[in-house]
Amino acid sequence: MNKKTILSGIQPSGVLTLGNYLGALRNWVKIQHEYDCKFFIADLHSITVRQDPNVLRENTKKAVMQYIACGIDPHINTIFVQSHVHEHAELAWILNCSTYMGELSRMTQFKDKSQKQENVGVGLFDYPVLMAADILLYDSDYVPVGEDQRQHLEITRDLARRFNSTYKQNIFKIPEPFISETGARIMSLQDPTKKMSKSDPNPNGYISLLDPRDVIIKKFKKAVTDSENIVRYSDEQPGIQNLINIYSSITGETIPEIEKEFEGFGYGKFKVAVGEIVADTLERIQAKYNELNSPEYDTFLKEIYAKGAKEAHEIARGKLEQVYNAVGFIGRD
Ligand code: ATP
Ligand code: LTN
Repeated sequence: MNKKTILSGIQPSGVLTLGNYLGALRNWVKIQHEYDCKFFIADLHSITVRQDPNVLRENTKKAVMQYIACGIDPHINTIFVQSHVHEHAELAWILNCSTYMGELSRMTQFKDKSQKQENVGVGLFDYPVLMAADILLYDSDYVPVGEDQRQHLEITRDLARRFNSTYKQNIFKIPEPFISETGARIMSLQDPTKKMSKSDPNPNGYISLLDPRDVIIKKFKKAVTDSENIVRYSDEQPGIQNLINIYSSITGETIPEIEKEFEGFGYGKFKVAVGEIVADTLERIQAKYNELNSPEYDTFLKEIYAKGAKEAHEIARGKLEQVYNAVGFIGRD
């Protein structure tokens, strides 16, 4: 039986965070045996915000190691670096020509990120179109992402339908979002109204997958909460709500169970308990990461993303050829 195709990516815009793990990576690990999975490092996307070239190189390699350390099996999945498959940028151009300025202006991520910059690059505006190209190149059935990416998937579906109808051919498959209920939206520890993000200039806002235990506990102790001091799940207490979500997402306990467990304990104890459980989870990932992060694994890692790029390219070039044909480009021979 043919497996359905899954595709997803994470930007190497920093070291991956607990939000990336609970919202994306952990779900990839769960489904990797059931589907034909392609997981990539979205380096083209990451330069929509200024990156230091040396740091970007490091973060890209680290991301490959973090994927594997989190449990992505490189032998059964295709792992690749986005810029190694040039069809992504090429398809993005074609899709650009049938994307409306108005629909991109409505994207929440664009509004958020452009506010943080003095000069807003066209790439940041165009981000969702490149993401649509990533997804549509591989006839992806499902795209496992966190809640923040739902809007980008909607536009991907619109662009696919529009292209198919303009050129009267069923070239693109319409993908479905695959958003798990738990962990889909982990908030910043310093501002619980904003999502946890690896490019937050304040490192206390996020937990990096590579933070040592004492740093993790310290960050949770410093987490911004209200002064109620009652562990209760309520929209009026977004800081505590976020910590309960994290705890629940890791332990699998329900919210009433957690409220009961920490009844009468106050925030101090609860924050340490969340910190401990996160540190326990990340300890296993870090052990595997440290093993991979040594020169003897260099060739192994390079082989993985070289093989991944080759596999991805084989599929992507076929799809791009269909697209070039449909729009009326002539072939070289
Ligand atoms: P940046 O800070 O550079 O924008 P990011 O940390 O927000 O990056 P992305 O690389 O844009 O992360 O996202 C990778 C994946 O992780 C996506 O599937 C996204 O939905 C998910 N994700 C990111 N942040 C969170 C979060 N706070 N909670 C849940 N899922 C998240
Ligand atoms: N925009 C995504 C990263 C990303 C992605 C993709 C995810 C780029 N291309 C294709 C799924 C499918 C993000 O997480 N910010």
